[in-house]
Formats: sequence, C-alpha cells, structure tokens
Amino acid sequence: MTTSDSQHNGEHMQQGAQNEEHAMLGVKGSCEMCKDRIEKAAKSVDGVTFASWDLEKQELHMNFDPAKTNLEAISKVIAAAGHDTDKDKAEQAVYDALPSCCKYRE
Ligand SMILES: [Cu+2]
Repeated sequence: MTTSDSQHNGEHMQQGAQNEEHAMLGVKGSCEMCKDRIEKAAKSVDGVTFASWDLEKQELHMNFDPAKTNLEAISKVIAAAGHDTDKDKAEQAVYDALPSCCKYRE
C-alpha cells in the first residue's frame, strides 16, 4: 500500500534546494591538492552545500544558502587557506607555507 512513498520524497528534496544560490568565483591554484584545499575551505563555511573547483578554468562553482553566508565571506576563507580569488589576496606568509607543487604565483 505504501510502495510509492519513496518516490515522493525525492520531489520534496528538490524543492528544498530552491532557496540556494549558485555562484562562481575565480580562484588561483595549480594542482589536485589545491582543488582539495579550495573545496574544503569553501565547504567549511556554514551554508555552503556544494563546491567544485576547475583547475583549467581556475574557477570555483558553488551552491550556498544566501540567508547564512555570501560570496564575500566564502572568498575570505579561501584566501585564508592560501589561494588568491577575484576578491581577496592570500597573505604572503600563508602562501609561502603551501607545498611547492601548489605555488601558482610567479
Ligand atoms: Cu596544489
């Protein structure tokens, strides 16, 4: 009698994502370790539900709840992890501490 209930649940989850915002931010990096670091930093921000960095395009795509955070706040967290963004520059000391494979500045 209740075999169709699981299908209905899927529709409800999609509706829940409607108040999320999709955003793109230019982020500098040079390898897969950077990808890990950048995505972890973005996801550590409360309200961010999705983050994916593209190495070739140097772009971070993300979904977040605009009631909890915003692009400016996320950008600052990524810069604090050592990666320059369109909005913020990483501090030299933080950049210097990155592994050599991650150096993206000339
Ligand atoms: Cu790297």
